[in-house]
Amino acid sequence: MKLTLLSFVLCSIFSTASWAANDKNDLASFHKEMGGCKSCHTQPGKVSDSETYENQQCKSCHGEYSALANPKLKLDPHASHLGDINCTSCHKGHEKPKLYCNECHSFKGLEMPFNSAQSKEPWDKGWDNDAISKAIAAGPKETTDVIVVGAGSAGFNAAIAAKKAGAQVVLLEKGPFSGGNSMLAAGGYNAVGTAQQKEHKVDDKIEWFVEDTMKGGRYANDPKLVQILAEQSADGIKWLESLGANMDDLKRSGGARVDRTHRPTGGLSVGPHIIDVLRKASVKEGVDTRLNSKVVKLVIDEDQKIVGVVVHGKHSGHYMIAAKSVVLATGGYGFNKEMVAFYRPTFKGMTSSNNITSTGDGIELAKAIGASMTDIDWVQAHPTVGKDSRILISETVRGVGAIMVNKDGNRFVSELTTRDKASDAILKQPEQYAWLVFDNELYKKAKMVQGYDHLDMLEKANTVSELAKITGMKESSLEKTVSNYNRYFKQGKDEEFAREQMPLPLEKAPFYAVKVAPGIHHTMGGVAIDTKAEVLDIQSKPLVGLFAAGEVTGGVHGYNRLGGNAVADTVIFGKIAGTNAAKHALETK
Ligand code: MEZ
Repeated sequence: MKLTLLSFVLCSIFSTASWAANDKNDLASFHKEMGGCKSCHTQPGKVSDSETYENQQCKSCHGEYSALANPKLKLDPHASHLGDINCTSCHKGHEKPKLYCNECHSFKGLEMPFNSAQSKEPWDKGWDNDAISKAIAAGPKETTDVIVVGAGSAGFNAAIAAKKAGAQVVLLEKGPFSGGNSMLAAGGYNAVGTAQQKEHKVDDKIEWFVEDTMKGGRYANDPKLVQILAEQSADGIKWLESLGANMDDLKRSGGARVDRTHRPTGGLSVGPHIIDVLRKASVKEGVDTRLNSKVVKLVIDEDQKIVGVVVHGKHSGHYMIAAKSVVLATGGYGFNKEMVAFYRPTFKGMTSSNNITSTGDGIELAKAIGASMTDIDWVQAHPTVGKDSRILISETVRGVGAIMVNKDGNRFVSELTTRDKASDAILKQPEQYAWLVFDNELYKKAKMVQGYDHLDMLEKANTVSELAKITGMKESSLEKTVSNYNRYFKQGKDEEFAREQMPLPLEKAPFYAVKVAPGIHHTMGGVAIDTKAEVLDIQSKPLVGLFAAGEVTGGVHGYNRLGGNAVADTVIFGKIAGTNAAKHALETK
């Protein structure tokens, strides 16, 4: 498959000739010639970790992303799902730019301005115990009520909830942009008893949500946490809506008995939407969000109570912030190859659908002060990660009607089974990959599928046999598979694999296929928490002042998470953690 995109440019005022002509050939020297260091910095050498002033300068000159997005380009990073992030995330002033898109995609031929500039050592490589000790010995440089570590959905929800509860909040994110793994969430948010379910006449019950989640997690989940997830799920939707989200579309995810996965109208991916909403809401609430700020130590006193954190800032170096409460919302370890190999050796070397920030930092930070871990070795492989990229092909595609076949064109499992079973089934097929096959009716219905097409991930043909030829499947097998499936659709019964729901037949040309294989998707285990989102020590007592929410925790999902439960988890337990962290900080002043 060939990507048609040949190049993109930062903004229209840069011609290739002008930025390539510079002798040092980096963004800074180009601007120096245009007006000196002050065209970007207030005072060179005094740059905040978030590079806020510098980014204001970029935008004041070049405009917002909406102005920079070039409609003539097939793919334009300025209009991508990263949303409104710092320009300097990719366009570095004094070093080679970094094309973050290619951490997940494999776009060929994308050329960035100043690409021949020199690379520098990453600012955050490795632990520096000496610098950490010095920062603690020097004492806190500042004090706040609540520190939230990690600016994905759990972190933003915790920070906003803590702020609404009256606390001063600092939100620290190690990455150059916020969003974490949540930003990549495609599917949706599971909730029961919502206005949306009522409108679609979906009959659902809290008990069913609990049962489905426990069954999906092989009954290894903490039932108290699952009960909270189900009971507070509808309130979580209302909370997101109150912050500006649209969660009006409903679909079914694997392992759920009814349609309870909520997502934006038109079937858009949920993650970029809610992260955009949460970014804006946190600004409105006055959360002090700092990017390029990695927490390297949780600081406790002699009674094991939290007294703050040590931060390693990109520009400010190591410093301590004092706080009575800290919320860990650092996400899972699905992008940390060493941790995956250690905790789940059978998944060693497997691709991952996760954001590059999912490196398990919170687990290490919490372990270092005696936190207990729950199910730390349970790692979920998502069955349908793009075979030639790290892009997740959402289970929505199966939910709205796609079938899954092996390299020969034969179905081998119910497409709606839980992820662990679907992944295991693919790994038992020849060459350990599969194809999702669907028709034009589905293509028109699911906006995200049009997005995969835009990314050139789909094979397309006018007939089923032509599709088989293009993809190397056996023509007679694929034709038989499709005609059998259409018969099952008509009779309302899948005779082979008892698929519970068949929303569409596969009849309308063109027909499509996308190649998929299992990839690390979610780490179910993590720090142990109680129902107040307090982190527990190895005697199962709360570590006073430490809270956690989202994928850094264990217990909610048991051995296998259901699709749509992660986003719900981040919102519901993010809110609980933030509210209780604020309460603790304000009451112990
Ligand atoms: O919750 C998820 O991980 C999810 C629904 C993913 C997906 O396949 O879209």
